[in-house]
Amino acid sequence: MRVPRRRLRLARYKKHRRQIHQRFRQHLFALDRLCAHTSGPLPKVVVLTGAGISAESGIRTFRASDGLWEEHHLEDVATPEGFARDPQRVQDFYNERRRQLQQPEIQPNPAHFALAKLEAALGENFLLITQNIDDLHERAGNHNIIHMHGELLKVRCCDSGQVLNWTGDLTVDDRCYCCQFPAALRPHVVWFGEMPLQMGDIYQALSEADYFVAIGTSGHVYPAAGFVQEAASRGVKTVELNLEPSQTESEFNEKHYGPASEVVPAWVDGLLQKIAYPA
Ligand code: BJW
Repeated sequence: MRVPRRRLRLARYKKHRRQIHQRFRQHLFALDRLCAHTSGPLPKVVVLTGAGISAESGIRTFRASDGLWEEHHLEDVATPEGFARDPQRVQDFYNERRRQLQQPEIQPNPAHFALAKLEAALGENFLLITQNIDDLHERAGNHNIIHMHGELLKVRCCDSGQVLNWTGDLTVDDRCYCCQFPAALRPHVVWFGEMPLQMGDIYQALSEADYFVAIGTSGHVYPAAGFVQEAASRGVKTVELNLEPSQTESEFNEKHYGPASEVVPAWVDGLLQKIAYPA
């Protein structure tokens, strides 16, 4: 029997109550500190996250030796051609990941919470672009998010493009009834050869940013891998936070290597210090 999502969320809240309240106090503290000390305008920060930020939450990355592409051919499960050939195989791939995402042990980690704290402090000057299709940033408390490669807990009508929330398994027999004729549904994700979402908003934000920070992404997949060059060409300060140097490591001005749960909170605290107490 399936446990209702609301009950799962309540159980999670009860289990992690102290941690959640502590994070909330941290947000308020970050805001207070900034309000009290900041005299100049707040910097505009654009953050790009990849699979590495969710690795310590128990979600597999793609290109590691134990990554998803070791077990699945990306041509089969992450291309429109693969979906046309064998939709059931693709649905199975995403159904399994959708189920896993909703397991109680999958929770945001300190790196996700640090970005929520940064957004709480910077407000509209903060934009989070994520390549991840999980919802861990939302659960940590971020709001200003672009999911450029889509979202696992949503599906899309193959005819109209209408997007629906979806927490259960998706089958090849499920239909969307938004149009005159029932239509097939597909995962709301961006596959190779498809245009990532909200690219206009992303390039606009990159052109206006003071900082561009890439976290836990290998730099293999475009257009996301090209954002650092785009930002650098406009004089934006660029920062890489990763377990190890990415493909595009040489493009970044500042780099910190280690697990996201350590390097991200440290970098965020350093930035908040710099804003609150400028040299
Ligand atoms: C940690 C950590 C810890 C681990 N702490 N860090 C030739 C040249 C240039 C471009 C192309 C080309 N041929 C084709 C293209 C374009 C193509 C592309 O880039 N291909 C490359 C493979 C070459 N791109 C596209 O097709 C994109 N669309 C596009 O370009 O549109 C324009 C266009 C349209 C039409 C026609 C022509 C052009 C779409 C890309 C879609 C990507 N989709 C996927 C799957 C869907 C979502 C899903 O199923 O989840 O998105 S692929 C997969 O890769 C997923 C990810 O979002 C994406 C990026 O992966 P990511 O996040 O970087 O993960 P990993 O595993 O690679 O790296 C993990 C990192 O974490 C590592 O660096 C670790 O060190 C680190 N890490 N543990 C900190 N604890």
